[in-house]
Amino acid sequence: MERTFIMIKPDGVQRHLTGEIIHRFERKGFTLVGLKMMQVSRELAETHYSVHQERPFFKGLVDFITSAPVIAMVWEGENVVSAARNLIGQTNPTTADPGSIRGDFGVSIGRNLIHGSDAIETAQTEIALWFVEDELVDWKPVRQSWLY
Ligand code: RTP
Ligand code: MG
Repeated sequence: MERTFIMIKPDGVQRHLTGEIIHRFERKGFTLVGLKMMQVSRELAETHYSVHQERPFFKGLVDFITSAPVIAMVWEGENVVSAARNLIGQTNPTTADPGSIRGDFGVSIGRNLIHGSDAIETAQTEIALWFVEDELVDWKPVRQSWLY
C-alpha cells in the first residue's frame, strides 16, 4: 500500500491546526502509520529541502522549519501521495482552492502550514529520512471488503 510523508509545519502547530489537519486525512479514508512531534535540526531541514538549496527562499525556509516544533507523519492508502497533495492544495495559499488545507487556512507562501511529498519516489526518500522503521506501525483498519 502506498505511503506518503506529511509534516505539519511550525505555523500549523502554533495555530492549533494539528487536530483539524489529522481529521481531514482520517475522514478522507487514509490510515496513520507514524506520528511524532519534533524540533527539527538544521541538518534535517536542509536535507529535506535540499532540492531548493539554490533558491533565494532556502535560508528563510530552513530558518522557519527549525524555529518551532513540527508534527511528522506517515499516511497510508490508495494513491495517497497525489491525494494528499490535493487535500493540501497549491503551494501558494492565496491561489489554493477553498476546501484544501492551504486554501482554507493559509495566507502566505512562506507560511503554508503543511508539507506533503510530491511523488511516490520522493515519499519513500522522505519517510526514510524522517522515520526509522520501528517507528512505523503496520496495521490495517477493520473494514468490510466493499468499503474503502
Ligand atoms: P512543500 O515541499 O513544503 O510541501 O511545498 P510545495 O511542494 O507545495 O512547494 P515547493 O515548491 O516544494 O516549495 C517548498 C516550500 O518553500 C516555500 N516557498 N517559498 N517565497 C517563495 O517564493 C517560496 N516558494 C516556495 C514554501 O513554503 C513551500 O512550501
Ligand atoms: Mg515540495
